[in-house]
Amino acid sequence: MAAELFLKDGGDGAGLGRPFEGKGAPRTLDRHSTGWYRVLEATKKICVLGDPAVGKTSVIRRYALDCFDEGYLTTIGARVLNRTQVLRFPGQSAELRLHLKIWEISGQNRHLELYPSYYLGAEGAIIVGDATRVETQVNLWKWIEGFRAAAGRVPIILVVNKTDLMDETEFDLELMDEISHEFRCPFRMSSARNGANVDNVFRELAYQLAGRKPLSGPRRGRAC
Ligand SMILES: Nc1nc2c(ncn2[C@@H]2O[C@H](COP(=O)(O)OP(=O)(O)OP(=O)(O)O)[C@@H](O)[C@H]2O)c(=O)[nH]1
Ligand SMILES: [Mg+2]
Repeated sequence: MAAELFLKDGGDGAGLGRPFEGKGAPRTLDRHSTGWYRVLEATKKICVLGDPAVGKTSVIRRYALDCFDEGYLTTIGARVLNRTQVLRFPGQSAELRLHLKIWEISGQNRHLELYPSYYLGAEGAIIVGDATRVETQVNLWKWIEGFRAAAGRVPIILVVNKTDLMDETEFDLELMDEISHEFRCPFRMSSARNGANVDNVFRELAYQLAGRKPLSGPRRGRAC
Protein backbone atom coordinates (compact mmCIF):
# COMPACT_ATOMS: atom_id res chain seq x y z
CA MET A 1 0.00 0.00 0.00
CA ALA A 2 2.70 2.44 0.98
CA ALA A 3 4.85 1.79 -2.09
CA GLU A 4 1.81 2.22 -4.28
CA LEU A 5 1.12 5.52 -2.63
CA PHE A 6 4.62 6.68 -3.46
CA LEU A 7 4.77 5.32 -6.99
CA LYS A 8 1.79 7.44 -7.96
CA ASP A 9 4.10 10.40 -7.75
CA GLY A 10 7.77 9.66 -8.07
CA GLY A 11 8.33 6.08 -9.09
CA ASP A 12 10.02 7.01 -12.33
CA GLY A 13 13.39 5.64 -11.35
CA ALA A 14 14.97 9.02 -11.97
CA GLY A 15 16.64 9.07 -8.59
CA LEU A 16 14.75 11.92 -7.02
CA GLY A 17 12.13 10.74 -4.61
CA ARG A 18 12.94 7.07 -4.57
CA PRO A 19 11.30 5.36 -1.60
CA PHE A 20 13.25 3.59 1.09
CA GLU A 21 12.36 -0.04 0.71
CA GLY A 22 13.66 -3.48 1.54
CA LYS A 23 15.87 -4.44 4.48
CA GLY A 24 17.23 -0.98 5.29
CA ALA A 25 13.86 0.70 5.18
CA PRO A 26 13.34 2.99 8.17
CA ARG A 27 10.45 1.92 10.36
CA THR A 28 8.85 3.76 13.19
CA LEU A 29 6.38 2.73 15.83
CA ASP A 30 2.95 4.09 15.03
CA ARG A 31 1.88 6.43 17.82
CA HIS A 32 -1.79 5.66 17.28
CA SER A 33 -1.77 1.89 17.35
CA THR A 34 0.37 -1.02 18.34
CA GLY A 35 1.44 -1.70 14.75
CA TRP A 36 4.37 -0.42 12.71
CA TYR A 37 4.24 1.91 9.82
CA ARG A 38 6.52 2.58 6.92
CA VAL A 39 8.33 5.86 6.42
CA LEU A 40 8.82 6.89 2.81
CA GLU A 41 11.07 9.70 1.73
CA ALA A 42 11.28 11.83 -1.38
CA THR A 43 13.04 15.00 -2.47
CA LYS A 44 11.22 17.62 -4.53
CA LYS A 45 12.29 20.93 -5.98
CA ILE A 46 9.72 23.70 -5.84
CA CYS A 47 10.05 27.34 -6.92
CA VAL A 48 8.72 30.48 -5.31
CA LEU A 49 8.40 33.37 -7.73
CA GLY A 50 6.66 36.69 -8.26
CA ASP A 51 7.34 40.43 -8.54
CA PRO A 52 9.99 42.22 -6.44
CA ALA A 53 9.19 42.79 -2.76
CA VAL A 54 5.97 40.76 -2.70
CA GLY A 55 7.42 38.72 0.17
CA LYS A 56 8.94 35.61 -1.41
CA THR A 57 11.96 35.53 0.90
CA SER A 58 9.70 36.30 3.85
CA VAL A 59 7.19 33.56 3.09
CA ILE A 60 9.96 30.98 2.68
CA ARG A 61 11.70 32.12 5.85
CA ARG A 62 8.43 31.94 7.77
CA TYR A 63 7.85 28.39 6.54
CA ALA A 64 11.41 27.06 6.83
CA LEU A 65 12.69 29.00 9.87
CA ASP A 66 9.53 30.42 11.47
CA CYS A 67 10.84 33.98 11.60
CA PHE A 68 10.17 37.34 9.94
CA ASP A 69 12.35 40.35 9.15
CA GLU A 70 10.92 43.85 8.55
CA GLY A 71 13.99 44.78 6.50
CA TYR A 72 14.13 44.40 2.73
CA LEU A 73 17.21 42.98 1.04
CA THR A 74 16.45 42.00 -2.53
CA THR A 75 17.37 38.48 -3.60
CA ILE A 76 19.92 38.25 -6.39
CA GLY A 77 19.50 35.38 -8.83
CA ALA A 78 18.13 32.41 -6.92
CA ARG A 79 18.61 30.91 -3.48
CA VAL A 80 17.55 27.67 -1.88
CA LEU A 81 16.20 26.77 1.57
CA ASN A 82 15.13 23.30 2.69
CA ARG A 83 12.35 21.98 4.86
CA THR A 84 10.92 18.54 5.30
CA GLN A 85 7.14 18.30 5.15
CA VAL A 86 5.64 15.21 6.72
CA LEU A 87 2.48 13.95 5.05
CA ARG A 88 0.09 11.43 6.54
CA PHE A 89 -2.75 9.66 4.82
CA PRO A 90 -5.82 8.45 6.66
CA GLY A 91 -6.25 4.72 6.70
CA GLN A 92 -2.75 4.03 5.36
CA SER A 93 0.09 2.71 7.44
CA ALA A 94 2.67 5.02 5.92
CA GLU A 95 4.02 8.49 6.30
CA LEU A 96 5.70 10.39 3.49
CA ARG A 97 8.57 12.75 4.28
CA LEU A 98 8.93 15.22 1.46
CA HIS A 99 12.27 16.99 1.56
CA LEU A 100 11.41 20.24 -0.15
CA LYS A 101 14.18 22.15 -1.87
CA ILE A 102 12.61 25.56 -2.02
CA TRP A 103 14.10 27.79 -4.70
CA GLU A 104 13.38 31.47 -4.43
CA ILE A 105 13.71 33.15 -7.81
CA SER A 106 14.55 36.86 -7.74
CA GLY A 107 11.72 39.13 -8.84
CA GLN A 108 14.11 41.66 -10.30
CA ASN A 109 14.04 40.50 -13.94
CA ARG A 110 17.68 41.42 -14.43
CA HIS A 111 18.72 38.16 -16.05
CA LEU A 112 15.57 36.87 -17.65
CA GLU A 113 17.55 34.45 -19.82
CA LEU A 114 18.52 32.52 -16.66
CA TYR A 115 14.96 31.94 -15.47
CA PRO A 116 14.22 28.77 -17.48
CA SER A 117 17.33 27.16 -16.00
CA TYR A 118 16.13 28.03 -12.48
CA TYR A 119 12.74 26.46 -13.20
CA LEU A 120 14.12 23.27 -14.73
CA GLY A 121 13.27 20.16 -12.71
CA ALA A 122 10.78 21.97 -10.48
CA GLU A 123 7.78 19.84 -9.61
CA GLY A 124 5.64 22.65 -8.26
CA ALA A 125 5.54 26.38 -7.60
CA ILE A 126 4.14 29.00 -5.31
CA ILE A 127 3.64 32.25 -7.21
CA VAL A 128 3.27 35.27 -5.00
CA GLY A 129 1.52 38.62 -5.36
CA ASP A 130 1.24 41.48 -2.87
CA ALA A 131 -2.16 42.33 -1.36
CA THR A 132 -1.21 46.03 -1.27
CA ARG A 133 -0.19 46.32 -4.97
CA VAL A 134 -2.69 45.18 -7.56
CA GLU A 135 -0.11 45.26 -10.38
CA THR A 136 1.73 42.39 -8.69
CA GLN A 137 -1.49 40.37 -8.94
CA VAL A 138 -1.86 41.24 -12.65
CA ASN A 139 1.74 40.13 -13.20
CA LEU A 140 1.00 36.65 -11.81
CA TRP A 141 -0.13 35.93 -15.37
CA LYS A 142 3.33 36.39 -16.85
CA TRP A 143 5.05 34.50 -14.02
CA ILE A 144 2.77 31.49 -14.49
CA GLU A 145 3.31 31.46 -18.27
CA GLY A 146 7.10 31.76 -17.93
CA PHE A 147 7.22 29.01 -15.32
CA ARG A 148 4.95 26.62 -17.20
CA ALA A 149 6.96 27.09 -20.41
CA ALA A 150 10.04 25.68 -18.65
CA ALA A 151 8.64 23.35 -15.99
CA GLY A 152 5.49 22.04 -17.71
CA ARG A 153 2.06 21.54 -16.16
CA VAL A 154 3.10 20.94 -12.58
CA PRO A 155 1.01 22.07 -9.59
CA ILE A 156 1.00 25.80 -8.83
CA ILE A 157 -0.55 27.66 -5.92
CA LEU A 158 -1.10 31.41 -6.25
CA VAL A 159 -0.60 33.36 -3.05
CA VAL A 160 -1.58 36.93 -2.26
CA ASN A 161 0.69 37.91 0.63
CA LYS A 162 0.73 40.75 3.24
CA THR A 163 -2.89 40.40 4.34
CA ASP A 164 -1.90 41.86 7.71
CA LEU A 165 -1.80 45.28 5.99
CA MET A 166 -5.59 45.49 5.91
CA ASP A 167 -5.79 49.27 5.52
CA GLU A 168 -3.56 49.33 2.45
CA THR A 169 -5.08 46.33 0.76
CA GLU A 170 -5.51 46.65 -3.01
CA PHE A 171 -6.91 43.25 -3.61
CA ASP A 172 -8.82 42.34 -6.75
CA LEU A 173 -10.86 39.23 -6.04
CA GLU A 174 -12.36 39.15 -9.55
CA LEU A 175 -8.93 39.26 -11.14
CA MET A 176 -7.63 36.52 -8.88
CA ASP A 177 -10.65 34.34 -9.66
CA GLU A 178 -10.01 34.89 -13.37
CA ILE A 179 -6.32 33.96 -13.20
CA SER A 180 -7.07 31.01 -10.95
CA HIS A 181 -9.71 29.74 -13.37
CA GLU A 182 -7.62 30.38 -16.51
CA PHE A 183 -4.60 28.44 -15.25
CA ARG A 184 -6.52 25.99 -13.05
CA CYS A 185 -4.53 26.73 -9.93
CA PRO A 186 -5.97 27.67 -6.55
CA PHE A 187 -5.23 31.00 -4.92
CA ARG A 188 -4.71 31.58 -1.21
CA MET A 189 -3.96 34.55 0.99
CA SER A 190 -1.14 34.76 3.51
CA SER A 191 0.86 36.95 5.79
CA ALA A 192 4.53 36.15 6.26
CA ARG A 193 4.54 38.73 9.02
CA ASN A 194 2.03 37.04 11.31
CA GLY A 195 2.41 33.61 9.75
CA ALA A 196 -1.22 33.32 8.68
CA ASN A 197 -1.79 30.51 6.19
CA VAL A 198 1.90 30.17 5.21
CA ASP A 199 2.36 26.60 6.51
CA ASN A 200 -0.99 25.63 5.00
CA VAL A 201 0.04 26.77 1.53
CA PHE A 202 3.29 24.77 1.51
CA ARG A 203 1.49 21.78 3.00
CA GLU A 204 -1.21 21.98 0.34
CA LEU A 205 1.42 22.04 -2.42
CA ALA A 206 3.24 19.11 -0.81
CA TYR A 207 0.04 17.06 -0.82
CA GLN A 208 -0.47 17.98 -4.47
CA LEU A 209 3.07 16.77 -5.24
CA ALA A 210 2.14 13.49 -3.60
CA GLY A 211 -1.01 13.35 -5.71
CA ARG A 212 -3.25 13.79 -2.69
CA LYS A 213 -5.54 16.35 -1.09
CA PRO A 214 -4.54 17.77 2.32
CA LEU A 215 -6.41 16.39 5.30
CA SER A 216 -7.77 19.87 6.00
CA GLY A 217 -7.52 22.60 3.39
CA PRO A 218 -6.04 26.05 3.89
CA ARG A 219 -8.37 29.00 4.21
CA ARG A 220 -9.03 30.75 0.97
CA GLY A 221 -10.07 34.15 2.23
CA ARG A 222 -8.46 36.69 4.44
CA ALA A 223 -5.62 35.21 6.43
CA CYS A 224 -5.51 37.31 9.55
N1 LIG B 1 3.51 43.71 6.48
C1 LIG B 1 4.09 42.72 5.80
N2 LIG B 1 5.29 42.91 5.23
C2 LIG B 1 5.84 41.88 4.55
C3 LIG B 1 5.21 40.62 4.43
N3 LIG B 1 6.01 39.81 3.70
C4 LIG B 1 7.09 40.54 3.40
N4 LIG B 1 7.00 41.79 3.90
C5 LIG B 1 7.98 42.87 3.78
O1 LIG B 1 8.08 43.21 2.39
C6 LIG B 1 9.43 43.52 2.06
C7 LIG B 1 9.90 42.63 0.92
O2 LIG B 1 9.92 41.28 1.37
P1 LIG B 1 10.85 40.17 0.70
O3 LIG B 1 10.44 38.89 1.32
O4 LIG B 1 12.28 40.54 0.78
O5 LIG B 1 10.37 40.26 -0.81
P2 LIG B 1 10.86 39.40 -2.07
O6 LIG B 1 9.63 39.03 -2.82
O7 LIG B 1 11.73 38.29 -1.63
O8 LIG B 1 11.67 40.46 -2.92
P3 LIG B 1 12.85 40.20 -4.04
O9 LIG B 1 13.83 39.26 -3.45
O10 LIG B 1 13.40 41.57 -4.29
O11 LIG B 1 12.19 39.69 -5.28
C8 LIG B 1 10.24 43.36 3.35
O12 LIG B 1 10.39 44.62 3.95
C9 LIG B 1 9.38 42.44 4.21
O13 LIG B 1 9.56 42.68 5.60
C10 LIG B 1 3.93 40.44 5.06
O14 LIG B 1 3.28 39.39 5.01
N5 LIG B 1 3.43 41.53 5.72
MG1 LIG C 1 13.71 37.86 -1.98
